[in-house]
This record gives sequence, C-alpha cells and structure tokens, in this order.
Amino acid sequence: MRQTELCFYPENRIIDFNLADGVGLVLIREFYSQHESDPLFKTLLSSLHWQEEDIFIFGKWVKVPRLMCWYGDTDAHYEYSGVNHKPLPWTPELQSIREKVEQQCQCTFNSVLANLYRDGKDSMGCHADDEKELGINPTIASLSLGDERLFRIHHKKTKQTFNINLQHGDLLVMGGTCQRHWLHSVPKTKALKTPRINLTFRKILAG
Ligand SMILES: O=C(O)CCC(=O)C(=O)O
Ligand SMILES: [Mn+2]
Repeated sequence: MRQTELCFYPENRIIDFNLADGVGLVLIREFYSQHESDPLFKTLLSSLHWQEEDIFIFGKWVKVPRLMCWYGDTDAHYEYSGVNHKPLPWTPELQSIREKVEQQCQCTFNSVLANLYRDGKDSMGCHADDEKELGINPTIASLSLGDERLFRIHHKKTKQTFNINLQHGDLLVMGGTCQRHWLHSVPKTKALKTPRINLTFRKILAG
C-alpha cells in the first residue's frame, strides 16, 4: 500500500529523516540565510552557463524540462541526458559554496550539477543518483535557492513516499544507502512558480 507523508517540522533547523534502509537523509533549513541566499541566487542565475539539453527517450528527442550545467575539477566528466559532459571551471561563487558544503558534510566534492527550474512546468523525473562513477553509497549535497519546490522521495520496494518542501537556502544531504533504496523527483506543479536553482554537489570517481 502506498503511504504518503508530508514532512513538516517548522521548529527544527536540522532534520534527520531516519529513513528505512536510507541511513543519512538530512535537511538543513537555511543553510544559507535569506540575506545570503538572495544575492547568491541572483548571481548564479545570471552567471552560470545554463543550457537546454535534449534527451532521446521512447524513440524520439525531447527537451529536458529544465536548464542544466556542469562545473567541476577538470577530470570530473559526467554523463547525463545520454551525453558525456566536460566540466566548466569553478566560478568564485560555486567554489565558495562548495567549501561551505564540504565543511558541513565532512567530505569532499569535485563537481556540481546545476539545475534551473524556470517555472512549475519544469521538473525532474523519478530517479536515483546511482551511476557507477559516483561509487557505492555516494554523499550528494543538494542546495536549493529561489522558489520553494516539492521534493518527493519514494522507497523502491515499499513505495513509501515522503514529500519535502525545499526552500530558499536549504541544504539536503543524501548519504548512506539513500540512492540504493530510494528514488527522488521534483514533480511538475500547476501552482504559479518563479525560478528555482538547485546545486547538487557530487564526487566523480576516476574512471
Ligand atoms: O532539484 C532538486 O532538488 C533535485 C536535483 C536532482 O535530483 C539531481 O540533480 O539529480
Ligand atoms: Mn538526483
């Protein structure tokens, strides 16, 4: 039976979801304060090299419903939308966010996938970040800036579902066996939405 729960813990800044099999899903509300998030959002929106990607599915090319770009150390190549992407060099803002995120997570990241959801029609389909270049049990740190969006995770076997409301400045850290047992998505919404940027910091292992 499908079970949906809405996670809403307004009084806690750091929320450890203690999920079945998915040890290590932690949300840090206001990892960046609103005061810090506003200029960061503006700068990233105007300075990152946002690209529209095409993906071949069910026998035809379709547009990925969001803009994307990939930054990182020179050897951190990553395949998404069926294409091998060479990283763009770190910008000063991405480098500074990376350092703060690394300090929080107590691990290192060599790359970041940036997603821009232009409005409620932009979305991210259900997936796990379980590519072999991320290794076993990767830690992925995901920073949200801009309009809030619903982030849904569901267990691959039990189908248990959680909806997490990701807000301006929040950091969601997916670690442990999260990618092995849980899928996640950012569904489309009919609600009026302004742009949202999401940065997912990753460590690509040498291939
Ligand atoms: O936008 C988000 O919050 C999720 C992004 C994501 O899952 C990804 O880039 O793999
Ligand atoms: Mn993902």
